[in-house]
Amino acid sequence: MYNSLFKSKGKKLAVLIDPGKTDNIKLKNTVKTADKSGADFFLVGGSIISQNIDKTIEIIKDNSDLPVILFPGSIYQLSEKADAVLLLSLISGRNPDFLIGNHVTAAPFLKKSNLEIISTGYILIDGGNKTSVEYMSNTKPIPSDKTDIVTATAVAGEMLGLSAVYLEAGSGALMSVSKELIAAVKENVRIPLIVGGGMRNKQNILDACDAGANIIVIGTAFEKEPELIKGFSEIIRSS
Ligand code: 1GP
Repeated sequence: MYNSLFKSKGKKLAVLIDPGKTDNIKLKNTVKTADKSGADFFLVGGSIISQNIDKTIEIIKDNSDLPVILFPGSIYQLSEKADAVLLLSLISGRNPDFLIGNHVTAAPFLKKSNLEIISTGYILIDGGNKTSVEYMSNTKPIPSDKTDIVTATAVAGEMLGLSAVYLEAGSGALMSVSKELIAAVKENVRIPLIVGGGMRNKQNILDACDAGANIIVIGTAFEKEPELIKGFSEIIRSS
């Protein structure tokens, strides 16, 4: 069902909730705003844990009917209260734990759960600053001018049977993934293309949509100003 949501026509806006960067009051407000402003679903996850992930999902579910999809920074961020999980394999890196090791650890739990699995090739691209993903995963991002390597990585992910590709500049990136890079990947893969990291203005969204992104993920900008969701979702819907 959620795999088909990703494949369905029309671009989507995902609001990223990092439980480590919000409190219950702010969270409730962001969720309510997202719900009435045209967001399509929530992604929940982050680098560190400061609150039980179940509690965060409960608050989201109490305030919205939109799907909740896990975006786990580690195996400690799995919860049966969500609807689905992006099973991320960090294919830009060469750290076996993030390529397959954590997946093996989590597989029995995931199999027993009702979570729908969305296998995702996670590609970290240099966004001009050192991000939490880079530090926590102990992997290097692909330089942003290496279009051929980014594209080959995405193609390899598709050939391995992954269901989606996520081009990630990292939360709070100085530069979001460029239009040129998104377009190059789009030209070479058919699976849904998720793009996130450092998107903070309408031009970023327009560029990503024009270049072929299917799903836009925004966290930081909405943490600061949830009111931006409406305008951004209108751009996504009309592109
Ligand atoms: C991070 O792509 C997401 O994993 C969102 O990034 O927080 O910069 O919007 P921002």
